[in-house]
Amino acid sequence: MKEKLLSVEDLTIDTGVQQMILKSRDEGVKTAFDRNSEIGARCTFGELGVCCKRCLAGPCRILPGGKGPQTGVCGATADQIVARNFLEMVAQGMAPHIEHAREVALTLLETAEGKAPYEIKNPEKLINIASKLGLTVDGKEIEEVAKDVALKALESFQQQYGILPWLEMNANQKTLARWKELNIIPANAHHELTVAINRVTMGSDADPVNLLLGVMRLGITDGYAGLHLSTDLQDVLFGTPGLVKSKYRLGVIKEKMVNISVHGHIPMLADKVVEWAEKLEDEAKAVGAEGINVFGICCSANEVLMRKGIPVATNFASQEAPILTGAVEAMAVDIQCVMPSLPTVSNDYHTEVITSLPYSKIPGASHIEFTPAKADEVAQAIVRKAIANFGKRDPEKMQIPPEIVDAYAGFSTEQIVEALKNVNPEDPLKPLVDNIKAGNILGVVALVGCTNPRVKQDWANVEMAKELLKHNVMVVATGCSAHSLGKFGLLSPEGLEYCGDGLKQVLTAVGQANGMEALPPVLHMGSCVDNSRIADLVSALADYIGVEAKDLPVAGSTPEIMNPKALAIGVYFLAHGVDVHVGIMPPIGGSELVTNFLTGSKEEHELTTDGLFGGKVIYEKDPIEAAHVVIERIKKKRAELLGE
Ligand code: BF8
Repeated sequence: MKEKLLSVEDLTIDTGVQQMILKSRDEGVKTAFDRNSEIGARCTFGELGVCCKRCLAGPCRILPGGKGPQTGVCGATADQIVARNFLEMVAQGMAPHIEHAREVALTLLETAEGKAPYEIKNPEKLINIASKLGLTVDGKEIEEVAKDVALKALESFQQQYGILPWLEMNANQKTLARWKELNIIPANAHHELTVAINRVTMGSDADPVNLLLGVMRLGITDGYAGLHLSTDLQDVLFGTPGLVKSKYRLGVIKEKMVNISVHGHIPMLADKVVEWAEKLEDEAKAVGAEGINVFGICCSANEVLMRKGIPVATNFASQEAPILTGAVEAMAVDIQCVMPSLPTVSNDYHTEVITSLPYSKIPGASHIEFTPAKADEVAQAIVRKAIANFGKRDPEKMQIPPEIVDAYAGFSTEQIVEALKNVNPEDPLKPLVDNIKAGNILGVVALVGCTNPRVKQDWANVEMAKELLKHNVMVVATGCSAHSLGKFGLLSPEGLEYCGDGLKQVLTAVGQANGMEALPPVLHMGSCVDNSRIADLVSALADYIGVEAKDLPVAGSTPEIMNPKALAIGVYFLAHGVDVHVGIMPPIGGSELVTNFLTGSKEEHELTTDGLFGGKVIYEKDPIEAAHVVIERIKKKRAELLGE
C-alpha cells in the first residue's frame, strides 16, 4: 500500500505539510492528500457534467458524440444536462455566501437591540452605508442606525420586488442597464435560490441559454447579497482592516502554549475565541502552559488575521495537518470548507474538534451550539475545553514543523486608499492610475480561491503569482490563495525580488511614503467574502477613469479552485466583464454550447460571456501558461482602453 502513495514533494510545496503527511503515514492516519490518490481517476461523466440525476427515471449518462444514447429518458440533451448541472453548482456556491450575509445582518440587528455581545466597531462605515442606502441618520443614535441598516440588509432575503439593496447601492449604472436588458437583476437572494432549484427540476427550464443567463443572475446575487453585504456589516461590527503584521505556516503552533485553531468562515465565533483566549490566559498558566495561542485555518483565519493579526497555520487542503502536530488542544469550527474527516484524524490525537452551528455538525466532534446572543458563553467554553486538554498531550506524538514566515495583511480598500493618500493626499487614486497608464503596472489580477488536493498544494497559486509579478502585474489576493502566497513570502516586502522593475518601483515608493521599506508584492485583501473589497477597488478605478470594470486591464484567477463558492465568485466577476482564469475545469466539458458560452471569445462565437458582458473564463492548468494567457488579455484590454 505504502509504495503506491505519491511522494510528498508531488503533493505540496509546503515543507511543514510534507512532514505532517509523512508523519500521518507512519502513524496510519489518512489525510486528504492520500485519500485523493486512493480515489484515483475521476468519473468521466461527472467530470464532463453529463450525468443527470434530476428524477427517478435516471440517473442518465450521455457521452456526447459517443456510441451510446445522446439523450436521457426524457429527451434531455447534453447541453441541457450540463447547463442545469452547472446552474445548480453555482447555486450551491452562492447559498453559503448569502446565508453568511444573513447571519451577519441578524447579528448586527441583535447587537443594535442589545441582545448580542458585540459592538459597533466602525460607526463611520455604518453611517456611510446608511446614507448610501438612503436611510435617515441625522438625529439618530448609532444603535438606531445599525438597526435600520440591518433591517434593510434583511430585505435582501424578504422583498418581493425591486433590486437587491446592496446592488442598487453599489452597481455601476451602465453595467446595471446591461443586466436589466438581459433580465438578470435579482431582487431577493432567497427567492433566487428557490428559483434556481425550481428551474433545474425535471420538466422545468430546458433552454441552455436561458439557464446560463440564470447562472449569471446567481453570480450577481452572490456578489451583492453575499459578498458585499457580509464584508460591509462585518466591518461595521468588527472594524475595517488596516495594515497588520503576522506569521504563516505550521510553525505558528507553539509547543509550550495551549493552541486553539479557528476554522471556517463566519467571524462571529472566531473573533470571540480570540477575545476569550486573551481573557483566560491565567487559567492556561495555571495548568502549566505559557499562555494561549490562537491561530487560523481557511477564511476564519483571514477574518482574524486581517483585523487582529492572528497567525495562519495553513489553508484548505492541509487543514488536517495542525492536528497531526500533536500540539493543538482544540479546533473550533463553524461552517464551510471544514473536512468531515477532522474528528477521525483527531481520534489518534488529543485535539478536540468542536462544531458550533446547528446545521454543521460532524459525528465524533463535540458540539457547543453557537448563537450570537450566546457568543461569550460559547467562546469561553471552547477556550476552557482547550485548557483542559493541554494535559492530555502525548509528547511522543508531538512534532511541530519549525518553518515560519512573516507576512503583512489588512489591505482593505480603505487601507489601500489611505496608503495612496500618503503619496497624493488630494487625489489618492491618481498615482495608481498614472502608473497603470505609464505601464509600470501592466494590470491587476486578483488571485482568489482555494487549494485542492488534485493540484500540488500552493504550487499553482505561488507560480501564477510570481509569473504575473515578474511581468509587472499587480496582484491582490483573498481566501486560501492568499494563504498560499503568505506561506511563501509573497505577503512580505522580501518577496519584492519577484516583481518586474516597474511594479517594484511603485510598491517601494508607496511603501516608503507609509514608513515601510516597501509594500509587499501581493496585497492580502481578506477572506472569500472580501472579494467584494477587490470589486470595490476595481469599481473605484473604473469610476475614476470614467469607464466600467469590463474596460479595465484586470482579471481574476483561481488556480487551485475547489469549492463551488469560488465558482459563484468567478461568475460574479464574469458578470462585470472581468476575465476569470480557472486551473481546474468546472464540469461543463460535455456541452460545446456551455463551454463556448463561458470560454469562447466574442469574435469566435455569437453567444458568449465575452460578447454579452466583456469577460470570459480561461481554463489552463499550467500556471505559467495561464499567467501568459491572462497577460495577453490584459494587453488587449489596455490596447482598447489606452489605444496602445
Ligand atoms: O471561502 S478559498 S477552500 S476557505 S472556498 Fe474554502 Fe476555497 Fe479556502 Fe474560504 Ni473560499
